[in-house]
Amino acid sequence: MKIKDISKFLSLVLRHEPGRIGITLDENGWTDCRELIEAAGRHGMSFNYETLVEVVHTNDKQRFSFSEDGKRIRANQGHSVTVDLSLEPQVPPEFLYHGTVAKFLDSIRGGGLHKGERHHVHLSPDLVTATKVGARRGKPVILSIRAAEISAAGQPFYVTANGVWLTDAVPPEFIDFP
Ligand code: HQG
Repeated sequence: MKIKDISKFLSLVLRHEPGRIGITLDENGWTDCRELIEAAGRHGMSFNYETLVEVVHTNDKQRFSFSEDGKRIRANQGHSVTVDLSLEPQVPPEFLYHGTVAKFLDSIRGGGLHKGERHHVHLSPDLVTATKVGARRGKPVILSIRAAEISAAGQPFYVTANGVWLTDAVPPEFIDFP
């Protein structure tokens, strides 16, 4: 089984559908590695712990973390199931960036950025990352978000273990369009 396929599979079961292979996530999103490996094996996804470590350590966006003792694993962000990642609010830099595509711009101009299926709006700390995020959907369009101003107005921001900034919503007046 290829590393990338295992990574995609982990994103599915650790963020969205643990029940698909009969595992559960605790309230903080963790699941037992041994149970995960056994359940995956029963569903045609065979890999061992060493491979799981390789997937976590080589992941291009550091999407997953192990607990300190290495016995549990969770996704760092991107869940659609309810989990509490216990992130502390952080003051963001002056600007954060959001990569999207042209067809969404009218709607974003009208209503700002919405979290959609995810728990938060996802923002990138740099243009390179935002460009990659936008490019998943077509020709990327990068929006600059005046994050420090939103934060100063009292709305919390969080940063995940892999450097993705999260917040509830971004009103259009804080977005600089290209
Ligand atoms: C757009 C991936 C119309 C928004 C990436 C985006 C990221 C609106 C799409 C992470 C809108 C939602 C998150 C509005 C937002 N009207 N369209 N008012 N507000 N949108 O995938 O930020 O691989 O849920 O611009 O790399 O693209 O999963 O969010 O195009 O880090 O680890 O609605 O997901 O990481 O799409 O991506 P998404 P996103 P992973």
